[in-house]
Amino acid sequence: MPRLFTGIEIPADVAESLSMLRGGLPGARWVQPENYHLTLRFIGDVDDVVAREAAYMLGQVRREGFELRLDDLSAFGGRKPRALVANVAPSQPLMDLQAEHERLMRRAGLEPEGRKYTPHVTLARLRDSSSRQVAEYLSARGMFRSLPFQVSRFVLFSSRASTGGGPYIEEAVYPLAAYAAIGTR
Ligand code: 2AM
Repeated sequence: MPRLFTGIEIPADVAESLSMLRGGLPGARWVQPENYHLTLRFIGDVDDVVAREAAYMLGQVRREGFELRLDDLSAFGGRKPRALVANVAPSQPLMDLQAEHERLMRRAGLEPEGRKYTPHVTLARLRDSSSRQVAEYLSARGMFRSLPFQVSRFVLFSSRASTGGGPYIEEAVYPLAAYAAIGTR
C-alpha cells in the first residue's frame, strides 16, 4: 500500500537557506534538505485503485503557477513541541490549489481532511525538546525569510509505508501553466 501525499517542491537555493537553520536545538531530528517539501494534501496509506484514481483526479487541475515565499519559523505542538517549521507567506493561489486538491481527493473516495490547512515546511521533528528550548532556538535564530520562488508544478509523492519519513518518491508531476498569459489581459 503506498503512503501518498501531494506537495510542492522546495527549490535548491531555498533549501540551502533552510539547511543553515539545522542544529542548535536539543532533541531535534533534522529533515534532510533534499526531503524538504510543502504538503498540500496528505492522502495516507491507500490501495492501488484509490492511488490511481487520486493520480488521475490530480491531472484535472488547470491552474496557473504562482510565487511563494517562506516567512518566519515556528513550532507545532505548544507545550509539547513536535515539529519545527518554516511558515509560508499568505498566498491565495496556494490556498485555492490546496482546496482543489481537497475536493478532488474526496471525489477519489477519501475521507475529508478534518484539520485546517496550515502551510509549512517541516525542518525538524522534535522528540525531547522542551518548549523553552524551542523558544530559545527561535529567538536565537531571529527572523527567517526566504527568497521568493516560483511554483510551476505540484507533485504526487509517496513515502515509505507507515513511517512517513523521507526519502520521498515522485510518483507523478503536474505542471501549473501560465494560463494568465492567454488572452486575459
Ligand atoms: P508534516 O510536514 O507536518 O510532518 C509526508 O508524510 C507529509 O505528510 C509530511 O509533510 C507530513 O506533514 C504529512 N503528514 C504525515 N502524516 C500526516 C497525517 N496523519 N495527517 C496529515 N498530514 C500528515
